[in-house]
Amino acid sequence: MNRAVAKRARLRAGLAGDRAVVAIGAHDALTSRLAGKYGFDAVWVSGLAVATMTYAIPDVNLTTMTETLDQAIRLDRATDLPVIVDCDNGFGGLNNVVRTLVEFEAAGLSAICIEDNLFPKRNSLLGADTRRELIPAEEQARRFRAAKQAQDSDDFVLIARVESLIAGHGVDDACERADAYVDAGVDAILIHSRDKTLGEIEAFLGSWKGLGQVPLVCVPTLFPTFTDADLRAKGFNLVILANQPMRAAVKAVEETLDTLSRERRASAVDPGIATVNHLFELVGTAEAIAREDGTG
Ligand code: SPV
Ligand code: MG
Repeated sequence: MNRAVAKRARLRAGLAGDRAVVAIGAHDALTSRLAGKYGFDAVWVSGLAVATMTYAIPDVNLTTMTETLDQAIRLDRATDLPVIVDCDNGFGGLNNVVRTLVEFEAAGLSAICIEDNLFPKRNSLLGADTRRELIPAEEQARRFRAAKQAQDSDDFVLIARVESLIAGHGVDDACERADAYVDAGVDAILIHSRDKTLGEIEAFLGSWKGLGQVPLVCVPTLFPTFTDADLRAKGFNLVILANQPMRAAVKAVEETLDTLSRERRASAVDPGIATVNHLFELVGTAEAIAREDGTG
């Protein structure tokens, strides 16, 4: 079976399964490779990570479709897991959303997620005082319908992300948007929220008549104490741990730089860092050399 087809089949089977698919945010190819080793089901290419870790710029719609696609392809090559890509708001208007789906599908990715924040969007974890505007629901549904019509395969997954709760538009608006997007043919709904108690999401789950029609997705960054099993019991089929490896990396690098800048000798950080041999092992260096030398 072709690699992309196998990955998409795996994702679709997971979304239809009894337990939640857990996707882990990867900010580089090695993290994407490691995700499989630790039993995650999928890799999330976070827009926040592409902006922060690859370009050191804010997550405010500055990264382009091709920059995101390049990063997604790198992460996809490094893993056998399905890769789900955060495509922000589709990088522009209706034709940009269509092109985004066409390009990411053709490149072999498993899924994309597109949100209904108006360009230029701002990261959804920024505080409640952040000014936000949403694309009108009908227009966003039109974009999704056009994108799904342009899809080549049956198996590529389009996740529609509803930002009503983040933007303060409330549960009724979230339900209307979710209905409109499902009607437009999307494959899954991501309901995003900053409410730490999960109260807002519970209210959505209690009101949305369309519940159960398509898989449901969440990003529990701000309600992090709920396990994937807890979230599955509430109705979620895909749980995205969007940014923990990147935050771990940033903390480790900052601490290492701080120690080195004070101690001025490399050994000062040795106890807390990976060995060079470990790096060699992780990417199959011995195997590559043996292949080249004809000794493997
Ligand atoms: C991302 O990882 O870029 C996301 C999730 O979009 S969040 O940062 O929670 O908006
Ligand atoms: Mg994002």
